[in-house]
Amino acid sequence: MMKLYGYWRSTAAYRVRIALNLKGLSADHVSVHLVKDGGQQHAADYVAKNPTIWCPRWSFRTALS
Ligand SMILES: N[C@@H](CCC(=O)N[C@@H](CS)C(=O)NCC(=O)O)C(=O)O
Repeated sequence: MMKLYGYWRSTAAYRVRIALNLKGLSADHVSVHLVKDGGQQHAADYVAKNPTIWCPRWSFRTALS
């Protein structure tokens, strides 16, 4: 299953959600809170998946999700 790691206030994540809607695609949405706990984008498990530390992250390979 495709996963979109995003934050509700992220305009970058908004753009991906708009593109998904336009294409008629769906994804599991995983919240990465950019403020809570000093920013969950800095958490080790997220950095391992996305070393850029940016949000959103798009995943379609379950082995890496
Ligand atoms: N070039 C990136 C930029 C994404 C971006 O700016 N993400 C922001 C949220 S909208 C972010 O992750 N900020 C985390 C931070 O500043 O630590 C993209 O378009 O995906």
